Amino acid sequence: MKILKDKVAKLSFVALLITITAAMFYTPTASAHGEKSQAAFMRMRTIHWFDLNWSKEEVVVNDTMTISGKFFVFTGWPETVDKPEISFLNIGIPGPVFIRAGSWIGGQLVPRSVSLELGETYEFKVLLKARRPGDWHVHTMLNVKGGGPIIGPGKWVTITGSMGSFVNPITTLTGQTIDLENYNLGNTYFWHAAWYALGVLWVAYWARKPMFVPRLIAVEAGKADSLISGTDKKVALGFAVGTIAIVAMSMASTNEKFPITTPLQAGLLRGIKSIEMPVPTVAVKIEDATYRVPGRAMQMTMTITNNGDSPIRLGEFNTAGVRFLDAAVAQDETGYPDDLLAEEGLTVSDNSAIAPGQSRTVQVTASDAAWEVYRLADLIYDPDSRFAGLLFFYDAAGNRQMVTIDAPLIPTFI
Ligand SMILES: [Cu+2]
Repeated sequence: MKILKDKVAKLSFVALLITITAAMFYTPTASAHGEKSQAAFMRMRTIHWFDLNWSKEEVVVNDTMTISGKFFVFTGWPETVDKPEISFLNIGIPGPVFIRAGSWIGGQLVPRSVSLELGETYEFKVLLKARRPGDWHVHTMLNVKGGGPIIGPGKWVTITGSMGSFVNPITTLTGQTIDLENYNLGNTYFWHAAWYALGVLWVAYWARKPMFVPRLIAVEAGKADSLISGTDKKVALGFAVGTIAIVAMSMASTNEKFPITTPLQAGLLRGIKSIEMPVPTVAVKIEDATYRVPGRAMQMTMTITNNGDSPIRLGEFNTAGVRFLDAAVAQDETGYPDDLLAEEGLTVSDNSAIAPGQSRTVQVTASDAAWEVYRLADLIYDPDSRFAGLLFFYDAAGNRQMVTIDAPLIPTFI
């Protein structure tokens, strides 16, 4: 009976070990990013991305593409999210399907974190080099310390070719040219295998002995000391000394082989240049805003005052990367992702030009399935149901003005 118990215990242990090992190697391919599950207020009241351009829709391995555009750091940043004082311009992709060859904000290279100001608009560009073939959803993204990754609009990009041909050559500061894709990969495999083997040896040594139940019985009988013999102590000491010796020796030989090393660079860049946005000559006052759940439409009553010197019309409402356009005023020519573009999603009760000096109260409806598909309507279940977005006004010459809006949103269920 004791032998059987012991066998069962050992088998369970081995099974557990196999399961854990298998779990470590099981990495299913992620096809989406959960962008739709990010709280709607995070997408609507933090970073407003606009004028985005994905330079290519199809790219061959080793070729590059850029994502460029602007983002406005929303003035009414939510209290529950840390301010973007330490933020990092990133790209939202499923793993390293591209490598980020460079990123710039306001023309400045930003390989590290930056400090951004609320109420400012920044221009950015990210240079990507294709690595793994497939169809990938490529998002803009800003990581904010204390706020998490704030994801922007995504567009499908196809990478063709073969990953085997991917190269990532760089020249080190000591003048050596290496391919980062497989530099010293043998070393990585060797050390993983070596430490794994050592770990298995350690486990195997102790697993030879009676485990679990017999040990428990011994401990309960007050014979815990008898479980560890003199040989056990010597072996344990051997393992400890051996491990330290391996670390010390390999460290010494590495230092000898690579006398010059620099630590990974981290730090904060301040004073990032923002775009000088002209003070808008259009003033907008949101009288009220409701979201009609059955109609998947948001309705705003707003008073627009034109303080400029040319007549203007409302052309676009942009929130959380979803663009509602009045086709008669504004069209998209940049190949913006279809699911985020409501080409005729914006209806204005009277969208004739508002003359200089004139003020008009209009009903504006932004309707599209995107409210539901992108789960922006979830906003109505928030304890602070506010929405925010950008309005773009155009004059006859095509000059554009950007006005930000921020107001409470009241849902209606009928
Ligand atoms: Cu995505």
